[in-house]
Amino acid sequence: MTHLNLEDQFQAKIDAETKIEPKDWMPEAYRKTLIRQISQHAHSEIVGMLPEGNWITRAPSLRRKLILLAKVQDEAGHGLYLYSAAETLGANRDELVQQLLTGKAKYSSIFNYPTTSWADIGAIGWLVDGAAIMNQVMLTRASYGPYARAMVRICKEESFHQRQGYEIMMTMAKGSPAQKQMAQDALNRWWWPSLMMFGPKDDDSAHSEQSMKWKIKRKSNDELRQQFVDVTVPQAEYLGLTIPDPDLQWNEDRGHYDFGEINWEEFWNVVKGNGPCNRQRIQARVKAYEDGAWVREAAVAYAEKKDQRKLVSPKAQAEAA
Ligand code: BYC
Repeated sequence: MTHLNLEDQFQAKIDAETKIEPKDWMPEAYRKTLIRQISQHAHSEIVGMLPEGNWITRAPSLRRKLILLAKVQDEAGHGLYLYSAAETLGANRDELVQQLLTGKAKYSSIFNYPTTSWADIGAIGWLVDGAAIMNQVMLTRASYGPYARAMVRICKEESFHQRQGYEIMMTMAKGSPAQKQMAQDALNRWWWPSLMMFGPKDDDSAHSEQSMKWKIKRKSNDELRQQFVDVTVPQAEYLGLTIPDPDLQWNEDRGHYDFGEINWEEFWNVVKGNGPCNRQRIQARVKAYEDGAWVREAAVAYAEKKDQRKLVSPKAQAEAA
């Protein structure tokens, strides 16, 4: 069977909506694309714990603290499922983590912005988790089985995250004038970076065409961004808050909201490592990795000890005699 045949058969499977599983034949470029996207996604979940983790000790009540702790722990869990999904493609987890720690790997631009007030925790849940769900619901139908299945659970948890964020925004927006102002300020700072989460414009998106053909992506960056704006504008109206975009308006003909131009220079600057918190985020991950060295060493020592015991078990000794 020629190589071309294998590729044709692979594409036919994708076209017939058959999931690709770890041991199935796949083009190397498909494997590489998935490892790239899934590992970037895993890193985003892990780095994404940092801006919110910043507020755990300062949550305004015990209830808020418990909820935030649970949410941040969920993000760690998402990172772990995703690293496992990348491993099913033959990726080495240690290598992926090293790529993050050395600044070689990308992760979502959004997590390079600071969380300066409690209202930011509301805005992140509402907007950042909201944008993440919009993108990830499509990924539950991705052609690669382990990725698609991980997304199902992740989406359920993200939808709880989105609601907790919106509930914080609702409490603040209906609170004192100072609280409402904090909520508005958080919306002003998080709106545009949230729209950037969907990636470059379709015309500038290097991977979209091939990823759509392989059904890794089912909707384009611009389609998802538009969908996000359309559902979020009425939510802001309900809160009595103003989206910081003078060009935002309903377009009757298109049946969608028109919105202003994203600052792409800012986007690429953050993606290339020069956002407000990029260095701080990587430093925090490096410190966590170094501080956790003893846990990894202890786990390896324990596994070795267990293996040794197996070697000298009574059964093994009897067999040896
Ligand atoms: N930030 O060709 P394109 C969460 C890169 S975390 C940084 O359109 P693609 C949460 C892109 O990687 C959930 N880089 O790429 C956690 C590519 O660079 P490379 C995060 C970006 O892959 C904690 C280049 O730009 N979600 O929910 O077809 C607390 C060209 O882009 C960004 C995911 O990770 C960006 N925003 O499409 C709270 C979803 N955008 O690799 C919440 C999974 C683009 O060629 N990922 N780039 O060097 C995806 O769905 C896709 O990778 C994207 C981009 C839609 C993001």
